[in-house]
Amino acid sequence: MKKTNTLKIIMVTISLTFGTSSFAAYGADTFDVDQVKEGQIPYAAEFTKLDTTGDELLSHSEAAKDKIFTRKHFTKADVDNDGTLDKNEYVTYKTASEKSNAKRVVSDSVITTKAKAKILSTKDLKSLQISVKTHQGEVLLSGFVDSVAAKEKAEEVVSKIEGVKSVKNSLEVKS
Ligand SMILES: [Ca+2]
Ligand SMILES: [Ca+2]
Repeated sequence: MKKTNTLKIIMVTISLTFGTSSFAAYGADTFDVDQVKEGQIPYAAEFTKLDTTGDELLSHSEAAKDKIFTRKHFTKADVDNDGTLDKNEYVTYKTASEKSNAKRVVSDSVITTKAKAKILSTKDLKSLQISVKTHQGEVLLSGFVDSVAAKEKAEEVVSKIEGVKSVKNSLEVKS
């Protein structure tokens, strides 16, 4: 009887130990993934990868392996205009472009939300099935409306929303 109890205690201890260690391992994995998501993995490592000649400078042909560095972006990133990117220029530009990407995505979704709200609050439009999509400030309207006037009205109210650069009106008038 006493032997069985001791065995039980040992087994509980083992399972607790295992449970804890696998939990810790899982926690560590999650932490790494979060770091990647938040862009905290230093761009310095990417820089070293792109620098195939190992001179701590990126020529345009080296940088161009990263799709973002078209000639235009490369020139922009090359702050001191010496025709190459040093680590600092590279990291600064990459960080800034990541940030503006994030901002653009947010504002597109804000525009879509506002456009939908505007359509829903506009007489003659609210009952219609109008689909709204936004890409880089360009709003695409699609779906069906029951008159040319409604089609024009939709375009008019959406084009007035802050941040809208243009409206592509693909609404079809039901006959
Ligand atoms: Ca180089
Ligand atoms: Ca430079």
